[in-house]
Amino acid sequence: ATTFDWQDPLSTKSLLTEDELAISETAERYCQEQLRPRLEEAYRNESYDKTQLEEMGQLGLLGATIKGYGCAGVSSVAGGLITKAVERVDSGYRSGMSVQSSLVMGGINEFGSEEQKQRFLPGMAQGKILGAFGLTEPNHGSDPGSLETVAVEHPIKKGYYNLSGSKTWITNSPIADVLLIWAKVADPSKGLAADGTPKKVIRGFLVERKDAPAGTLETPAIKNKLGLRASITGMIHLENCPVPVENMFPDVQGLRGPFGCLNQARYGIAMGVIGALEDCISRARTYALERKQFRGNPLARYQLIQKKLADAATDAAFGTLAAIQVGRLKDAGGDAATGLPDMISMIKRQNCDRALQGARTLQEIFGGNAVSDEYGIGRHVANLFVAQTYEGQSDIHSLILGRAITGVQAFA
Ligand code: TGC
Ligand code: FAD
Repeated sequence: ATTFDWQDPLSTKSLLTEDELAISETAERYCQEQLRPRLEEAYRNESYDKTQLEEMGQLGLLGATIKGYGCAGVSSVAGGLITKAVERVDSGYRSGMSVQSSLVMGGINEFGSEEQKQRFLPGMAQGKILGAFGLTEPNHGSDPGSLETVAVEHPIKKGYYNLSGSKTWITNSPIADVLLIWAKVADPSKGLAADGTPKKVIRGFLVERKDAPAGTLETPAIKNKLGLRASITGMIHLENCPVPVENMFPDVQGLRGPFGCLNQARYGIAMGVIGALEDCISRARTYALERKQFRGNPLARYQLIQKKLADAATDAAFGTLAAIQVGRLKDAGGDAATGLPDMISMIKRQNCDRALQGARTLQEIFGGNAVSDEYGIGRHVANLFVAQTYEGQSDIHSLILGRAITGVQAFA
């Protein structure tokens, strides 16, 4: 391209395949035409219309990177472009989709038995079976290795575990049909803990709401959030909830399980938050061109305003390029993908931090109008704080990167 395109300054589109461009266009059109009109009321009223997941399913946007089982089987970059399109509208809508697509469908695809894949993935791809991912607990967020939820063999029913414990801040929990719960199970082969009981390992369980006896599973919504109001978030309380062993991931043990799911979702966030930042740039640019101060000059004429737009547009373009590169390495696999989780930490942290900072600075351009929800900018700022916090708060990703750089671990 010979002319500068402020919406894609480094021509990242030129790096995309025809398929990726087509998927991105489909997703962007759906999001702008169908999702955006519903957003304002949903955000004001903290309501989440779950039919949007069925609509996304019809367009092949759920679990899109999974091959088979009714999923589209697209590249990681294409999957990222879908999250970018959704988050351009709202991070909360992207959240609802990410949990379904990356954390639960992705987890089942990576760690589930063949029977579990057949049973859950096709319905989830259509948005007819909804998922939630339960890792965080009231006392353990950044440090999920210390989680307290347990699964013990059922005292009477052979082939069943009883799950007990609490999860909090769980996207989609109040509406989910299947809840992927990470719990500790005694494993005598690992020896004894300090208290003389068998050591425990973390395992993943697919808890189906329809099979939970009354009083064993509750998923109350968390209301009055200050951000991500267009998504639905809740707790999960389990009290001796019986789950058949067929619903446990057969092989994966330890934190490799949940983190394996998080790699895919963190990648989606890294690309997604740039969609939100680009929406802020577009809104701020329009406002700066229209709003006049001092002798009838548009704000856009002033250098300080231009610098804010230049900084944000640079961060958005660099963030997209970095995410495309990591997506390509992810799909190439093998040697190219050595260190992939740390690369994903790098782009998740950087893009979330820059998107939040950029949105916050662009918010200033709106003056007092930034306080009105009509301008959308304050909503993105509130949402992007959450994106910077979940799936590993930015400082936690700093420590992951610090460990990768120095070989010395700093969290504990
Ligand atoms: P550490 O010793 O680092 O690792 C334990 C085991 O896990 C393996 N592992 C990974 N495997 C695959 N991918 C990764 N990214 C991995 N990171 C670690 C590791 O190899 C080891 O395996 P093994 O077999 O040797 O046991 O464990 P640690 O306890 O020291 O971990 C520290 C730290 C900071 C890395 C980790 O706890 C962390 O990332 N904390 C952040 C927690 C987090 O991200 N929670 C997310 C909850 S889900 C969510 O927020 C969804 S929001 C969704 C939405 O709405 O969009
Ligand atoms: P804490 O772990 O208490 O951390 C508080 C602060 O201390 C952070 O700034 C952190 O960086 C810092 N900190 C912690 N340890 C260290 C250290 N060693 N060194 C330096 N600084 C440190 N979880 C799920 O499992 N599933 C979901 O679907 C899900 N959805 C969410 C949706 C929303 C709207 C929100 C807000 C959260 C969601 N979460 C979900 C939870 C999210 O992953 C956690 O909030 C996040 O991991 C941080 O944990 P915490 O809130 O307990 O903070």
